[in-house]
This record gives sequence, C-alpha cells and structure tokens, in this order.
Amino acid sequence: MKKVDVLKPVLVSNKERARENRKIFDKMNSLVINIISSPGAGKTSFIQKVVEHLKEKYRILVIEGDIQGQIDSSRLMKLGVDVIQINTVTECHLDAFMTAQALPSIKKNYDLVLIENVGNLVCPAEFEIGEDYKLAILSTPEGDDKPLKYPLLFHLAKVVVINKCDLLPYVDFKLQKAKDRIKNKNPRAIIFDVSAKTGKGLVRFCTFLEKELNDKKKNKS
Ligand SMILES: Nc1nc2c(ncn2[C@@H]2O[C@H](COP(=O)(O)OP(=O)(O)O)[C@@H](O)[C@H]2O)c(=O)[nH]1
Ligand SMILES: [Mg+2]
Repeated sequence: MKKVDVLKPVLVSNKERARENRKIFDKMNSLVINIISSPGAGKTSFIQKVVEHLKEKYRILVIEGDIQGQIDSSRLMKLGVDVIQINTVTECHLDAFMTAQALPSIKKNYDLVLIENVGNLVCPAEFEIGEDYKLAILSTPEGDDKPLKYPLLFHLAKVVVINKCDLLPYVDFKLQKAKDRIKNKNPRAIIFDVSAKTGKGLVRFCTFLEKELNDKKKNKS
C-alpha cells in the first residue's frame, strides 16, 4: 500500500484541478466513483462486497480518504485489491488537490476506481475530485429524513444506495418514504436497497456497475 501525505496548493481552483484529474482517469479509461456517506453508514463494507463480486473480472483500485489512520485500507487490502491511502489530517472531505496527490502512485490502468471519501454528509458533496459520478450511501438507522436535511448530496448523486436494509424491521425508517424524498431532490437518482452485511441487493448493483464498465470500454474502442 502507498501512503500519501497531503500538502494543499492554493493557487489553482478545485474545479480546474478536478478537470485535470478527470483527464488522467480518462486516459486510463477508468470508471471513477466518489462514495460519500456519514461515518458508519457502510462505505467500506459496501466496497468490500463490490470488490468481492467483481475483482476476478475487473482491475479495481480503491482510494481511501480518512482524516487519520489506515484501518479501512487494511480491511480492503486483505481482499487482494490495490489501495492508496490519503490522510486529510484536518479536512473533513477529499478535494481535487488531495486526490491529485494519489495519482503518481497509480502505476497501471484500472477499470474501476472506487474512492471512499471521508465520512461526512455535508462537505464531501461540495468538492469535485475528478469522479465520473457521486454515489451516496444512506443507512437505515440514520433515519429516512436525511435526504431532506442534507439535500446537496442527494441532489448531486447519480446513485443512492440505501444500506443496512437487514435492520429495517428494527429501525424507524420507511423505505418508500426515503425513496420519495430522494426522488424529490433528484428525480433521476438510481436507487438500490442493499445490505452490505448479508449481501442482499449486491448482485443487482454489481450488474448495473458491470453494464457501466462495459459501456465505457465500448465507447473507448
Ligand atoms: N447490520 C448491518 N451492519 C452493517 C451493514 N453495513 C455495514 N455495517 C456495519 O456498520 C459499521 C460501519 O461500517 P463501515 O463499512 O465501516 O462504514 P463506513 O464508516 O461508512 O466505512 C460496521 O460495524 C459494519 O459491520 C449492513 O448492511 N447491515
Ligand atoms: Mg470506512
């Protein structure tokens, strides 16, 4: 595993730097997904399941954003997937400059780059990092009101994953209400109900992802 310490240049705007990152990812023909949720919603667990499903067929890189430490990276490296750790030190989100500092550590082309952003429902949504799209995870114990309280993320996310559906019988979370609230903020959102614990819903999500990966390959050739 490579470790990147962040030094944040200030002169170029985040948006411009995100565009530069995008060009580099495009050269590799990678599908890049920026995964955002509150702490504990299940980002790492979800990534683990996706990697388990797809690692034999696709070259996958995970970029891990954490304020400190490398606990999640260690979990993922056990699956044999390449991982780059970014420690943001004081920042509650990844920005395009921090992401750029991971790029020199990428030594081969990957079909899929999964970026686990810092756990936070607010700030990560505000910073483009060079992704194809944002994927928001909302977990059932957080409550079905979160799309109302944190609208920007749900407005911007192409995909919303509702995780911890195994807990639905025990928590005060109305699935349809949550979906209606997400659709209200973002009518085009593609919503998946899953449990990263039991694996339920993961095949449906991975089928969707494989189609995107294959479309990307076709467009390139
Ligand atoms: N019951 C249940 N627990 C889950 C599920 N997904 C993750 N967890 C648990 O939630 C906690 C936080 O998960 P983690 O993947 O570390 O979340 P992250 O902070 O968003 O990366 C861990 O204890 C996981 O085992 C799920 O689908 N169902
Ligand atoms: Mg995590």
